[in-house]
Amino acid sequence: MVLPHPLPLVPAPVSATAGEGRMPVTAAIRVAGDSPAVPQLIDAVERRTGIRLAQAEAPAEITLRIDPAVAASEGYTLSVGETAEIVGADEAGLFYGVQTLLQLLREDEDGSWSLRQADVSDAPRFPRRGVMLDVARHFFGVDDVKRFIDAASALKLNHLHLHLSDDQGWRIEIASWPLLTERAGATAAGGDPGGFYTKDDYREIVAYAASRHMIVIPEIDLPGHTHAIGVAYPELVEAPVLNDELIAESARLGQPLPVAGEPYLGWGVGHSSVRIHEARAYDFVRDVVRELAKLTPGPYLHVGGDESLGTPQADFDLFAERVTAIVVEAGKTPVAWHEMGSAPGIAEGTVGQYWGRTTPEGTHAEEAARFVERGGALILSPSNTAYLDMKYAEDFPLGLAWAGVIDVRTAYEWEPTAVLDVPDAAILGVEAPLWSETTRTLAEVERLAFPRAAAQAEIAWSPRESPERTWESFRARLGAMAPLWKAEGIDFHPSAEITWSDR
Ligand code: TNX
Repeated sequence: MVLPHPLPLVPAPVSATAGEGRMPVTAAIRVAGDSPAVPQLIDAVERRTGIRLAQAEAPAEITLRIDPAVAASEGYTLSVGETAEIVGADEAGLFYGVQTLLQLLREDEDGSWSLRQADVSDAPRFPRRGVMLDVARHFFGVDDVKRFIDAASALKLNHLHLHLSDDQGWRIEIASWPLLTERAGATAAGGDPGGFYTKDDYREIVAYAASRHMIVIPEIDLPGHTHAIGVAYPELVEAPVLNDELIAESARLGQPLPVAGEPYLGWGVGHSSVRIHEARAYDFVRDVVRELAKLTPGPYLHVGGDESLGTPQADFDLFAERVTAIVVEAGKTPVAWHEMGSAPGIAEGTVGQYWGRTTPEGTHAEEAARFVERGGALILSPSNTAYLDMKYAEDFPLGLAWAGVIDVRTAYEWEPTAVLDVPDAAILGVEAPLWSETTRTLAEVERLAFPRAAAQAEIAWSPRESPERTWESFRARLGAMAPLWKAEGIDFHPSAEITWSDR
């Protein structure tokens, strides 16, 4: 059998050498180690092969242990010879070493299983490697989100941004404003059923994500994208402001225009705003932020800020300053879409999320730079390369195309430090957003997200200078992901750009 060369690892590790042989994987193999990664490895091997390895005391054929000296945070070393050992710098590193080991596991032609012999030493390039799931346009329940976490964390992605509110629905229980979920949770884009997370649901997601070393970043989108708030509490929002593009797009898609106080089921943007000069709006924001902060062990709360097209600039800037200050008061670091960088007094340390193009247009670069001036940093989500909801090709049945069509190669070929004129150290990393206007099921989400999320994972994890950081290498290694994704039931898009392996 011709083995794929180089080692079939995605994202590419810092360094790896392949051995000649293979380590057979049978039910006689034992796994030792004092870490949740041990049962995670055993379960994943069973899902893939049907073989259940035994958990045992050392010495065993596969050993997992922690030693902070082996690599930087989240890093690990892995060696597979006659036996295998994974040494994590910390629990996250151990978990990532397990993901790498699983990528070395292959079915041989006679149906037996083995690990490719290899030595790997690895650690991430960027601390922030994220995906976003829009649960507002369409709602995805706890089990769907857990599956998404599994698939994302296996690519060494470590942040999950949940877009919890938008014009079409409100998705998180807030005890002090109960009508949000009662009245604004039931609907979704296109008239599909909505849904929301109770606090216990949300805690379950956060805990599950943590067990896969992902930090959840909750987003409440403000001051725009807030029509649904007005379905619950009309006094908090302005009447819809219609723009020409919204009117034209709605006509083209046959979607009704937003009507104050009624659920909005179209996809048009830029028509809603909370009442920026009403004291009660800030009582609302404070309560929501306080309750969300309590549910959030992670350091970040995202407060939106995109596409407030009907909001006068001065009002928007005032709101941006106030809302980011409220998040700081609640003990969290604010995150905002780059537009909030228009506000001179945005809270110090606010993290900006840049969603302009890889060649910035208009005021986007200036707005992004403001976060850095204010002592914050940036997450890169360029819409023309990192957006998971853009179509792969014009005729792809799912997704949108406003930022372009993004085939796998386009998703792969961009560099986070080359987009904006800011110091490299100001780039925290990468996030790939999936907006859900067109995706009604998790399978549809997966078709848009995979394989392109793997491209973003490699950009965020792998060293820029690695010889494997080329499209040809990535393409070959990505093809080897097919059997893993199939075993996990991930409905990836089998793009014709890639030669997918059977085993
Ligand atoms: C723009 S990107 C939006 C979202 C849409 C998305 C669709 C951004 C911050 N806002 O409201 O869902 O385009 O691709």
